[in-house]
Amino acid sequence: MYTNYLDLDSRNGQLVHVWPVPYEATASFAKGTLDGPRSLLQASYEIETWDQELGADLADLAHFETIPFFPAPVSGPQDCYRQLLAALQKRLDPGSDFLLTLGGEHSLALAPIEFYRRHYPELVVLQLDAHADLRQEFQGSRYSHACVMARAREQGAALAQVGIRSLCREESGTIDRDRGTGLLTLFAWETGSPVEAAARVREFIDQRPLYISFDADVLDPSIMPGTGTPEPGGLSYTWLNNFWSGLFSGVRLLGMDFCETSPLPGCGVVSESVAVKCINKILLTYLLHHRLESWI
Ligand SMILES: [Mn+2]
Repeated sequence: MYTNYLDLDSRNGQLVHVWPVPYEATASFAKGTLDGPRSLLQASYEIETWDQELGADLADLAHFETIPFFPAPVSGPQDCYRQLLAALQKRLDPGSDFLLTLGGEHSLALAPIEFYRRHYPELVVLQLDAHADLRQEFQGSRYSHACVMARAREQGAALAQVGIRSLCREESGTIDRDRGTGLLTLFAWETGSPVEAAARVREFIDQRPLYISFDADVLDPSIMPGTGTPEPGGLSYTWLNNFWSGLFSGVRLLGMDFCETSPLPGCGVVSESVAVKCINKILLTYLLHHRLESWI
């Protein structure tokens, strides 16, 4: 049984609280993300913490404490949101604690977002996703995975979206109407170079604190086949790595989630390995920037 993220003996640098949330209730297409957190913990044991590209070791800059799996209620996504938020408030301090939430379906991201937003009303959410998740309601619920960013915005978060390529007419209208007023949407076909995209998002963030909500399906299904609603035309791993390198200068990252990984029995361990590589790259790139800036 894998109970920790990574398998480090050291306790260096930033403490990252890891909360696995095996929740899957509103997933509307292929199922399997219930097993996402376990598969990510398992894959994390197999991934090198040394990053040759960045010339640094995640084990020198961070250590991880994994909270026992969140016992998600079966009574629906709104209850899950309320209970997870209450549990976060009881266990962690949004002013000082860095939280990495492992999903599970994307609806669960609302709780950590709100957890930080109540402490930092200026919070900016950076959503990496194939889907806009801006529906007012989906299949009878306002707390479905398809509505998560509509709720986050309603509660006051500013939202930058990157890699979006699947949305309904209603969501398209919302983006047209709200562009420039607390909403930045970079569709997958207009992201351009990672350096340009990072500059646009960086400008949007300005001085505000950042939270990252990463839906696995933002990646191209050729490298992330294990996800509930795959969409062609996604971002590459290399594009994202260069994006992070351009993003974090002067930015304070509070926490992040990684959702919607569904381990696929026929695909080996591709999806969960790619997921862990993405998480580790974000953390290491950020912590390197952060360390550099705190020296100045
Ligand atoms: Mn999605």
